[in-house]
Amino acid sequence: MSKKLTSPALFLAMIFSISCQKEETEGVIAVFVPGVLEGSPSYEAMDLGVREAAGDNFQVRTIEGGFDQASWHNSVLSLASEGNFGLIVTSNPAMSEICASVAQLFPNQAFLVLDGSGLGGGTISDVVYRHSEQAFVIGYFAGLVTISDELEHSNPELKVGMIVGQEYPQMMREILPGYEAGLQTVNPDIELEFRVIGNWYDAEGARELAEGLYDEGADVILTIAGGANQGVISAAKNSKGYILWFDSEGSSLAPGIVLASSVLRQENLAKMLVRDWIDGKLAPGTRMRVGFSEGYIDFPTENRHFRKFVPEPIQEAMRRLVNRLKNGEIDLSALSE
Ligand code: RBF
Repeated sequence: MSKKLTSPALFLAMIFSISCQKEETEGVIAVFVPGVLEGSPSYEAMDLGVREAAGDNFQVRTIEGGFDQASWHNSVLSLASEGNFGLIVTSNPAMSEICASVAQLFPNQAFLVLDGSGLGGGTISDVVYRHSEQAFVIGYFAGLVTISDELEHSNPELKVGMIVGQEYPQMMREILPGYEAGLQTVNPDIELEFRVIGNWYDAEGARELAEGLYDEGADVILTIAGGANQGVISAAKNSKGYILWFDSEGSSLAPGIVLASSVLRQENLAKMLVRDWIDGKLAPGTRMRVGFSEGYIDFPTENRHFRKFVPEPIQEAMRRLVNRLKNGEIDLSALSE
C-alpha cells in the first residue's frame, strides 16, 4: 500500500490559501439541489441567483442531492450539522417540510426554500409561487394553438398533451387544474391527455410518451420534466408537433417547436432574498406567495422566437391576458383550493 505524502511546503501553501479564503469571505451559503442541476430550470435559476447575491463576499457551495428523494432529509440534516453554512437555500415544494423538520433539530440554522409549499411552519423562510397562474396562462396559449388554423402543425382534433416528472400536491391541485382551466377558457371541447414519467431524468421514456401523444392527435404538449424534457423535444422534432416550456424560457432550445414558455423569475427571487439575508433582513419564518402581479411569474411575449413563430392574433391575445394577470384583474385562487 502506498501512502501519498504532501510536501511540507505544499502543505503550508494549502493552509495559507485556506486561511486567506476564510479571511476574505464573510461566510458560506449552501445551495441544496433536490435532484441534479443540469436540465432543471428552477434549480439552475436558484443557483445563479444565489451566486449573484453572494458576489465576492460569500462563498457558495452547491450540493446535488440526486434523485433518491428518500435521502434528501439526511443530506440536509448533515449540511445543517456541519454548522458551516450561514444559510441553506433549496427549491421545490417537498423541501419545506424537510427543512422545517431539520430546523427543529438545528434552530440556529437559517433556511430559505424557494418554490416551497407554505408548510414550513414558521421556522424557515418559505416562498410559494402561485403555480395556478403560471399554468393557466400556458393553458390558454395551448388552447389558442390547438384551435389555430394558421399554425402549420395544428390539427382539427382539439387535443392537447401534458407530460410531467411526477405527481405531487402542487402538480395535481394547482398546475394541472390551472392548465385545464386555461384550455377550457378558450374552448370547453378541448381534451387534455396527461402523462406521468415517474422521475425527472428518463428522456427516453418521455420521448415515447410524447410520440404516443402526437400519434393520438395532440398537436401541442406542455412538458414539466426536468432533464427528461429533452426526450419531448426529440419527439416533437420527429412528429412535427409543438412544445410548451415551464419555469424558464425554452424557445431557443428548439425555435419554432418550443412556441412559448411560462416562466418563474426564480433567479431574481433567489438574488433578492439572499441579499436580504446578507443584510440581516430575512427574518426566519418569512412566508411569501408570489405570482404575476409581484413580477415573479411571467409569460414573455417579446421573446424574438415568440414574435417570429406565433401568429399575430395569438400574440395579441396573450399580451392582453398577461396584462390582466399583471394588474391583478384575474383571480385564480379558487383553482388551488
Ligand atoms: N423539477 C425539475 O425541473 N427537476 C427535478 O428534478 C424536479 N424534482 C422534483 C421533485 C419533487 C419531489 C417535487 C415536488 C418537484 C420536483 N420538480 C422538479 C418540480 C419543480 O420543483 C417545480 O415544481 C416545477 O418545475 C413547476 O414549477
